[in-house]
Amino acid sequence: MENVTTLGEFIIERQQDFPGSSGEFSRLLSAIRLASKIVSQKVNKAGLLSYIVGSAGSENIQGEAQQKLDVYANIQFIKALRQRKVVCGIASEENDEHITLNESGSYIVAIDPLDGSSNIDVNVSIGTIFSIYKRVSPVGTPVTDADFLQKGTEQVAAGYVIYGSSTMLVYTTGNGVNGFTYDPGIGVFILSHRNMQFPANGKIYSMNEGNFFRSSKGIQEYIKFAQGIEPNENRPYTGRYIGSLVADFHRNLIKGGVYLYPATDQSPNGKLRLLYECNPLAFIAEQAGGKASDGRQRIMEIEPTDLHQRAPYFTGNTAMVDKIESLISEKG
Ligand code: AHM
Ligand code: MG
Repeated sequence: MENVTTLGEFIIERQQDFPGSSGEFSRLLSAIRLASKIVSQKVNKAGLLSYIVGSAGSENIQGEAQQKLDVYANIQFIKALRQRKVVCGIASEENDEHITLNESGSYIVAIDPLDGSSNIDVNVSIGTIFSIYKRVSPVGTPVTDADFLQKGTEQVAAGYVIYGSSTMLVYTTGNGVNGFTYDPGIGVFILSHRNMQFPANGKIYSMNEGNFFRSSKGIQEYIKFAQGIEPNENRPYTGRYIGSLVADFHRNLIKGGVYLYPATDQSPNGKLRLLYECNPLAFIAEQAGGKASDGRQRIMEIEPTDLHQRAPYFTGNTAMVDKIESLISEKG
C-alpha cells in the first residue's frame, strides 16, 4: 500500500495540536479506537448471533445471558478508557450517574456508546458519539458533575463512529475534521476523508415527519419550504431519514443537508441529548463549515444543567440551519 496514513500515525502527527502534551490525549484516542474495533466486530455479527444463540435477553447455548449490543458497547468503551488511566470520569447514555475512573486523569468523556438502537435488530447503520473535555476539578480529586456540565465550546475533541456498510471513525480536535475507514482485514483505520467540509449547497432534509403536526409552525413552514418546487434554489429538497443520528449526520456532511429534531408538543426539549449527542456533532459540524442550533441559539453555547438534558436540534449546512432559525423566530 502506498501513501496510507493510519489513525495511529495521524494521532501521533497531530499531537502537535496539544503543545507540551504528555501523550495523554493520544492514549485516550487510542482507547476509543480500540473499543470501536471491538464494537464494530460485534455489530457485524449481530444478526448472526441472535439467529444462532437467541435474541438479547435470552440465554445462549452456554447458559449465559445475552447482552444487548448497546450494553455491550458501553462496557467496551468504559473498559478501554479505564485501562489507559487518562480519563477521570465518563458520562454515558447508558448510565444514570457519571462513572468515576482514574482520579489522576485530566480528561472526561461524554458518550453515547451505541446510538440508534432501534436500528440494531433490522440491519441498519448505528453509531457511537463521543465528546472529550478537560476536567475543571483538580487532578487527583474525585470527578464531579461540574466536570461534565461544561458548555460545548469547551470541548477539546469530539467524534463519532459509524457502523455502516463499512465502519468509519470521524473526529475533530478543533483543527478540521478527518475521517478514517476501518479495514477489518488488517485491523486498522485508514485516513480516507481528509479535512471534511459540508458541500457549498445542501439539498437533503432529514426529519421524522411523523412529528409534523406535533411541531411548531416555524418547523412546519420549513418542511413546506423544503418540499416547495423552486428549481433555481434546488428545491424540492430530497427527504432522507434513517432514524440513526450518526448515519443521518454523516450522509448530510458528505452530501450536503440538514438534520432536524425539533421540540414537539409532547417533548418540549426535543429528543436528543445535549452532552453526548448534540454537542459532539455540533463541534464537528462547525469544524466542517456547518452549524448547529436549538433553533434560537448556538448549541455549543447552551449552559448544561443536567447530564442527560435534551435540546431541540438542527444541524447541517449553515444556510439551511439559518433558514430554520429565521422561520422559528418569525413563526415560533
Ligand atoms: P437513542 O439514543 O434512544 O438511540 O435515540 C436517538 C435516536 C437518534 O439516533 C435518531 O436520530 C432519533 O433517535 C430517532 O428518533 P425518532 O424515532 O423519534 O425519529
Ligand atoms: Mg442515543
